[in-house]
Amino acid sequence: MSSQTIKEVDAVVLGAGFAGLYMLHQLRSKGFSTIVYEAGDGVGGVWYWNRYPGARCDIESIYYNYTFSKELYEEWTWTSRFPEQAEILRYLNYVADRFQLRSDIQFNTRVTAAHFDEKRHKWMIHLNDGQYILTRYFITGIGCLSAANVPNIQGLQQFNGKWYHTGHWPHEKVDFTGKRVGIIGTGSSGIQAIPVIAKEAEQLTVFQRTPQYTIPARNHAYEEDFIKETKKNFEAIKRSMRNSVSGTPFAQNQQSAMEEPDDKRQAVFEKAWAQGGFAFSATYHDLLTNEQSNEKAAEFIRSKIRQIVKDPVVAEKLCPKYMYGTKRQVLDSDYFETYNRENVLLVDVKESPIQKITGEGIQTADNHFDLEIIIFATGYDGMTGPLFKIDIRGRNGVSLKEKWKDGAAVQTYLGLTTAGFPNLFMITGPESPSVLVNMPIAIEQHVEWIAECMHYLREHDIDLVEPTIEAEEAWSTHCRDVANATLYVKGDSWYTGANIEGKPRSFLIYLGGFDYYTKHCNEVAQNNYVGFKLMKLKSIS
Ligand code: NA7
Repeated sequence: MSSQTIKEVDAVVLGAGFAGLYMLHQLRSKGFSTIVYEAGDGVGGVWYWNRYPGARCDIESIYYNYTFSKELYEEWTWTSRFPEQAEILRYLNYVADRFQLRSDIQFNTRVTAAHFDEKRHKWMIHLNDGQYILTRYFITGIGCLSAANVPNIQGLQQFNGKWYHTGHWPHEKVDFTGKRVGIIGTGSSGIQAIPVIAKEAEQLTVFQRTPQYTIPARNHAYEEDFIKETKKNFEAIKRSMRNSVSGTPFAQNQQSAMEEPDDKRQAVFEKAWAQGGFAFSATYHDLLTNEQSNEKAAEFIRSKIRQIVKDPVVAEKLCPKYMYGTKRQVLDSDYFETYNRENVLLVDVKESPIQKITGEGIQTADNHFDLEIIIFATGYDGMTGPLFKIDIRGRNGVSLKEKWKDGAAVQTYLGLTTAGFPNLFMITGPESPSVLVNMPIAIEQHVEWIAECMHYLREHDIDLVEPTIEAEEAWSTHCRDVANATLYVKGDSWYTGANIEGKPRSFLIYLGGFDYYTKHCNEVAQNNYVGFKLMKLKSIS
């Protein structure tokens, strides 16, 4: 293997999305030689792959961007509150050019394995073209939702039409005109795609397993004055995002939903519904901790569905019964209204399960649906899925998959590192706040912490950093304790791994608040990286 080693660098970073781009920028500025490997032929990560119709961000654009550069914030102007995928992708391309990042990104390259070489005390990275690269630090920036889940439905290979997964959408436009289209899945992706495809297709059949609580996004173009004012307030916005619970500058109402009289609570929910976006989830502090409060929010949304959808049978099928928010809260544009269209049919696959895919369409227990295109909006193997796609092996050749072989065994320190895997950092890894806060802000915090840590190690002639078992046990226990005090753990969602057949159930997102998390990470650093073993090679060999 060593004779094939082609290159040696200080750091290898996986993925050229929000995480990988900023990691590269930070490491370069600190003088670390770095190479980023990206499977796609362009930058963008999740925004490169998710090109399905209607794909857009559901965090407001003025908050869903980098804050490390005031100049960048001032230069870039978002067109609307919730921009489409193409605009976010343009932004990330702009960032790549603005900071001249492309020269250290190798596109069209997959890392298939990363093995810690205990003799050299370095990571040996295996690329899909058979090349190897040696690196001191191995950093993953592959996101929490990059391992697409195409359910194992009998007969897919026999289907005569075309099929797509929303997370691997073709670059060229898919034409639905005059076509009979079926879509499986009604999570965020399905709910964004359905209204757009319905306008084009001759017939759209939606195969729904679980209905969703979705709130109108109320997207709109930004006015020039608003943008000017926002840019003027950059420092204050940045501060408030970085010191917030969720990575956005919104404060949550500290009242319980049960403390309010019915009419007052109704008015609060109505106002948030009219405002659109995630304001609804911040209406009361206990929507995700108190079952009664949760049911009030759930019933409010059900009442809206019954008002919007004209056919009462369809409306009832669209009304979710599980606890509000225990699956990812979704934002939509005319989702429920779409079921009033003549060319849209809702099939409840819990009532009448999908039995197989035939050459001509989908066979359920009750019916056969003729289709020319099938879309899988069936989500991802979240959190650990992207990491498990790569054969990552630490000390003694033990793989991450083996170490975390059941959900309860997933253990990390700060969601960033794990014992037995020295010099491995996972940006927005399991047990970090990740997907339950504003991702770009969570990413910036992780990237800056990692870069500072590497700088510290170099300054102190330390070669290896690795958490102690005790530190990671304490962190994982804390993570679980915080999660178990909420209703999140009761939901069947990708948050808990329940969407993937056979996946052990575990909740791998840190819920203690982004502000607390940041403070804690900073204290770890200020206390000379307490909880980590800091090793000098001189004293090891
Ligand atoms: P999600 O939110 O995981 O949604 C996937 C949807 O697909 C959901 O409705 C699932 O039903 C459904 N699904 C999954 N497998 C099947 C099978 N076998 N049969 C029928 N239906 C199925 O993924 P998205 O891509 O929409 O969103 C992912 C995240 O991206 C989102 O949370 C945002 O953070 C951005 P289920 O609910 O499991 O019964």
